[in-house]
Amino acid sequence: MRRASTLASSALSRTLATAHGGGNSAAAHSRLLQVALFGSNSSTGGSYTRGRWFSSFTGSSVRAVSLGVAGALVSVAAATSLSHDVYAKEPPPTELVPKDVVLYQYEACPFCNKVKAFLDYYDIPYKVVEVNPLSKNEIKWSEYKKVPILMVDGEQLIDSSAIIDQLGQKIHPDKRVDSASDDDEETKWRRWVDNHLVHMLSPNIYRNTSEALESFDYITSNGNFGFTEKITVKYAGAAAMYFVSKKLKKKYNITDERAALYEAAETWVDALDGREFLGGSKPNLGDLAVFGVLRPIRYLRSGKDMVEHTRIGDWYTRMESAVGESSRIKA
Ligand SMILES: N[C@@H](CCC(=O)N[C@@H](CS)C(=O)NCC(=O)O)C(=O)O
Repeated sequence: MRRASTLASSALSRTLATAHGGGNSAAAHSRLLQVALFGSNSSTGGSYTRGRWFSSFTGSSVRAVSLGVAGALVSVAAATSLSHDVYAKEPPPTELVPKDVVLYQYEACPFCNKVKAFLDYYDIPYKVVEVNPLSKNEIKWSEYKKVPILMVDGEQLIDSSAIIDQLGQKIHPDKRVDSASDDDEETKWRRWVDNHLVHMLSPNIYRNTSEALESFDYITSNGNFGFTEKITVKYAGAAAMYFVSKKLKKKYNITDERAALYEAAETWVDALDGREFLGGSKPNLGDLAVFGVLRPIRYLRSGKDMVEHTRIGDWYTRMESAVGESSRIKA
């Protein structure tokens, strides 16, 4: 464990030292990166102390962090989405559509992508504020230090599943969304996404150096980074997350990360049990959660492998078609 952390740390320091030609600069950037890549714990309000460097590679912070960055992936799907006529969005009645929706996000965060899948499917127009994960300046006004944050007509909503529940209540006030029974199918699979599927991401997208670089290439191209940050974060982040992902494999008892991803995909297809969607002829919140989380990785190496080696492709294509074009308002 400690050895992996040490390796990761020195790999990162070396990369930074090389990139910036000096130890002091490297130290400063290490600090920035630690905050960006390993997530500042909300409890500390984002502050960082030198001694906590290694602890960032251990325990629960690894989970939060890796999801943050791990999450930070590709939303290529938007650009490649298919438009079939067969499946359609489900826009709510006009009078129930919120007027002003703003999503504070990291483009590739899986939790943010879950929220976006919901907004896109229900055709709710939204603006996006891309948060810089280093400074988090864009969400300084909020006590909540994570993304997604969704502002809906001036009201702050936090935590992806809660955001989706509350938004669902607003656009379908007659529908019960209290998860009356904790074991209803939709709730069960939404939980599976948060507790299982998300943990498959990091070990797969940072599996080896080329996949880690592919992931960070996307992250830095789509994220809100300054010019120097972009270069530093790409190489140092890829190096560090490679080691962190190995640690996560241990934490979640994953021996073969691809096999685990394929197994999750097959588990999902089995859950569909021959239906077009978990929701039947239309997607439900379970479908939207799985789709949202997978969307950032779909066109990375791991997502392509998943589609090639499992039966998930047909459902995924139906989801692309149903969710359709993004309802994001381009600035
Ligand atoms: N349970 C939360 C998790 C949100 C979360 O962990 N977000 C990550 C980004 S994917 C984050 O903001 N981490 C803190 C950080 O980047 O400092 C949700 O479902 O919204």
